[in-house]
Amino acid sequence: MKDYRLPSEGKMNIYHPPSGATSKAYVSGLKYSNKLEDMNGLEEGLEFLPTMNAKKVEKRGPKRCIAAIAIVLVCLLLSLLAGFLVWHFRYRNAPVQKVYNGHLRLVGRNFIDAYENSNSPEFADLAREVKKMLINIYKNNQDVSPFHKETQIVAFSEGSIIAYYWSEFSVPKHNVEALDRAMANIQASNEAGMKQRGSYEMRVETVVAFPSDPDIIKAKRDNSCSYALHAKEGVVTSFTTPGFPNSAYPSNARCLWVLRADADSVISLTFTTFDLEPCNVGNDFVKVYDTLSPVEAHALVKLCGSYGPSYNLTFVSSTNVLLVMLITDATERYPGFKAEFFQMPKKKNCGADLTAISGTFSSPYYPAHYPPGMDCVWNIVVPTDKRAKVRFNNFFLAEPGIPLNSCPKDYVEVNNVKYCGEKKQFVILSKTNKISVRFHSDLSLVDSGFSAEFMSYQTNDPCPGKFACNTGRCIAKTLRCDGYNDCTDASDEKNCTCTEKQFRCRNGYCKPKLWFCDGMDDCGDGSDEAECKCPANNIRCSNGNCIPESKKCDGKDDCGDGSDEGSCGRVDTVSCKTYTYKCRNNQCLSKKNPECDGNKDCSDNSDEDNCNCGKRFYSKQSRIVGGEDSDEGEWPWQVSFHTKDTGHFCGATLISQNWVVSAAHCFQDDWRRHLDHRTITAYMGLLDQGDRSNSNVQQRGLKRVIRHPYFNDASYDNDIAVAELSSPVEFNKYIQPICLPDVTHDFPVGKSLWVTGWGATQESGNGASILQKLEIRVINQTVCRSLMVPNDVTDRMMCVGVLTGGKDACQGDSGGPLVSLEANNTLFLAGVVSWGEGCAKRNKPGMYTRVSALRAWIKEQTGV
Ligand code: 4AZ
Repeated sequence: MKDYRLPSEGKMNIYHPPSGATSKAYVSGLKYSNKLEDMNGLEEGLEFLPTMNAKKVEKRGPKRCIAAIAIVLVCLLLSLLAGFLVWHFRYRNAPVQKVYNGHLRLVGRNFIDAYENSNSPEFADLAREVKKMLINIYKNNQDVSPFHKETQIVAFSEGSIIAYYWSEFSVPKHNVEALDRAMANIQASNEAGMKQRGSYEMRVETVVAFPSDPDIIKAKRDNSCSYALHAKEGVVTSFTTPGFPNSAYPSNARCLWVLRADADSVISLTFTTFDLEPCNVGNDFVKVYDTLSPVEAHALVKLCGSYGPSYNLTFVSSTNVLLVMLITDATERYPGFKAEFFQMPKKKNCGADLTAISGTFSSPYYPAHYPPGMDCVWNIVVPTDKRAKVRFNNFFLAEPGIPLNSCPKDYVEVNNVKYCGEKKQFVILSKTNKISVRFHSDLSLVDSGFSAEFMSYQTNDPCPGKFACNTGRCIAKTLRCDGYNDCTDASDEKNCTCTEKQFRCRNGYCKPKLWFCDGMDDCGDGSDEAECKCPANNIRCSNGNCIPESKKCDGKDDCGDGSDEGSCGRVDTVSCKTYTYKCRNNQCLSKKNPECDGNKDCSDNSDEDNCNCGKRFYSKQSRIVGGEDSDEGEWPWQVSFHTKDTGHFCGATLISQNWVVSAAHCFQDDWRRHLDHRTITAYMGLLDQGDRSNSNVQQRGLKRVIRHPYFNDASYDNDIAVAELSSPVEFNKYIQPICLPDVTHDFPVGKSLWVTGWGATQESGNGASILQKLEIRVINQTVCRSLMVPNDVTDRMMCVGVLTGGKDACQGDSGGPLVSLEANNTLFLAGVVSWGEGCAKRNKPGMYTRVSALRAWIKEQTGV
């Protein structure tokens, strides 16, 4: 596989807020309702008028009427007043429970080990004193003091002493804002300083308070799983969720791990296994804090779902503490995580003065996630007769929802411009021989940072012998005006004169004529596809024909290839054609690719039969690390064929417990002699060729190999074979079969597919140790034929790649899978790696065996 792209035992007490907010203040409401009862009594008194005396009644009628109205009015008024008072005391002025977490920095006393243990008498003494100091600080603030209910000191760490606390307040609603403001600005007051026994004074230097992390106050949970761990010099300490790996973590739990290191050290924490409930399914998550208070403002990361072990899940603290918190809900339970941590000396400064012609530098601890609260400056100076430039090869400074134009949180600043987010390789030029790069990380949410190179260039010629892109990148002059965007900002494709073999797009770009009307928007403005032969009110079929728009989805195949009836949003039973999906009951459907899409489209449901395939347990989460290495379990159908002599020689794909699909040419040697299948070993569940004894790997011999009878070893037509394993493999998270596409299954031009393998990472190069993955696109068959020797491309082949070059399968990938992610998150085997003209050459796509075309043969041979 080749991707030539440029590097594009102190328990921690956490406060449980009371669930209901009842208070004595409610009682005052009742008082007023008693008054209402009194009034009812008054009204009842009216009923005792002597109704027998009609005259009297008549005479006194108007007076009585007025009195009655007056009484009703008074009653109404009183009830209104009572209602208002009830609302005022019960709702408007009802007290709210507020909890703040924070820490205080104390000076004037040294940290001792006993302070790490919340059960020690020393802890209790200091906690008592600190609590008094904090309450003294509150006392000086009228927006805080009257509402304070309770404070607890929960932990201490070095520096000189940092005390972590929570405070609870009961505050009327209309005072909440003032309390929030006051707590955000809470200041240590001198009066909080306390004379200690004897000669010296312990003083509060700073106090910070944050509202409790909303993630932890949502629900009451069992928090019996709390642990305190201290790193040992030169030793890696590991910890796991309770029960891991034999049983699932507890439900409705809040587990905490307090991680500590020696003073002047920082902690490196890595999750080596991480398998929680998927993020979109439940509410289980892990949060890591760069402090011992679980406050959002110091959260480094929030993780859920599962990650393969090759993800970069390493985090570095800014001081000698970290807090790891696991929150779980009532539903589904998963294995959990295993993590390890160790201490490292705290770097005194990051950044450097760099004086050389060229060199490299990177964000602190790269590729681990950088610590929060960093400010580093690299002052780069190249020889005076040259100018300086910096190229960022990897750049990950992303936080969700952060505006990329202002970069208010983490950023890199060069030439007074701030850069943040996730970026492909980019270059920044200086107009002098100096350039300085500043890196800033704020106090929360970290990413994996950047790696960069600095270089010098000639003032008058930034790219000797090459074309200088506006991005600062240097590319070969031959790449200018060739229709491909090599500069990434397309500056190599601007102001071009189109050659004979090119056409001009409406937006001015020149593109190869053979891309005209190929079903892909190559111009970027659609102009190469807009003016294709079809007249007005016509649509283009996948086969290039034009039909009137009114004929789309009319139940008839007007195109001749069925593409006008493919995606009509309904499933009709239609007359069977070569391109219509046939159910087991012989009914044919108008719907394209109905198999295993989660909808029962056939009346006999046969399109959803045999769909225990194409699913993976480890799919990519949000990006954690760039690169093209696969993750364990990401491609659970990938097989590696080995012989004793050659080691890995070909890939294959698991289609059932007993059968794999590969390329016919894999079973012949360089002299086209058949390989003896008894010499071949198949490895399933493998990620790293150097780690074949890994417990996830299952190894089998081959019982037999069946090559396609029409395989042509000159043209590689019908380049397919199936092999039966010596005994069935066991399916698990790392070993799963792929789905096979029906003969009618369409992988349209432009669709992106994934090819995987341990093949060479460059033409004539060495194979990869870690399974590589590469995203490539289906290329129009006609375009492909015009790029290759036309007769070489048969209907049993599909062309897939990137015509710009640089991305391709290569030697050693042969026989391996080309897969497509389809509806219902199901993956299908679209192709088998077959051949190509070299690897990753421009305009020379990779050639794959079209599996749908050979589907019937696979079924005949294997029953799958
Ligand atoms: C091979 O020799 C091979 N570029 C596989 C794929 C390609 C080239 C060669 C496609 O196994």
